[in-house]
Amino acid sequence: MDIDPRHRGYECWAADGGVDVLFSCRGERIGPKPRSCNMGVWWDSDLLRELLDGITISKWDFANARAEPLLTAEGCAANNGSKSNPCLQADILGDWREEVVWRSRDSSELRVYTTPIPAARRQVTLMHDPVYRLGVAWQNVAYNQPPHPGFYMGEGEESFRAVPCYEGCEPAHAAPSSARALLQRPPGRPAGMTAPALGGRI
Ligand SMILES: [Ca+2]
Ligand SMILES: [Ca+2]
Ligand SMILES: [Ca+2]
Repeated sequence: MDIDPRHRGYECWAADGGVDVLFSCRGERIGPKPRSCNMGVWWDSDLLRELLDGITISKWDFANARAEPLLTAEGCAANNGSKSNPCLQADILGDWREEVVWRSRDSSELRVYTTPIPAARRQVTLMHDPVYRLGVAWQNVAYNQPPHPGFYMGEGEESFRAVPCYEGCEPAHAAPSSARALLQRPPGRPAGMTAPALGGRI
């Protein structure tokens, strides 16, 4: 995910294997890696993705190579032992930043956290992207990893605002005719539904 705007594209790093550096998308070693190697979340107002690990969301301070906590979900617990996943992390309430669902420590509550930081930009919600929606689904049916859009969404990129949008929403730019041809409402979709149901034809 994109955590360092000085290098265009996503960065990557690994937990083990003796790899102790952060790599650019070109495979260049660009500095120390974050200590956590887990989930990601779009939480603040920029397009860099924040680090989500256990019950903590942190901002990667790329200039000083350290993670600065933004939120600790007090009273909550992560799942899956050392993997430390939330119950769900996804853009489920609109806006384009992502919410996080954690369980309370005694498992009596599901708590939904959303960012308190005002957005500085307007764009379609991530759930309009079928690749992202599928990523949200696999968190609960397969191996928990953060959902990724089917397009690059990082610092310095604007073209994703034209991400194909479904009937009923208003993209910032009109989708090309070839895309519009793919975006016809499938038979049986309820009136007013602006995005396909999971598993629906698009
Ligand atoms: Ca980057
Ligand atoms: Ca961000
Ligand atoms: Ca959201």
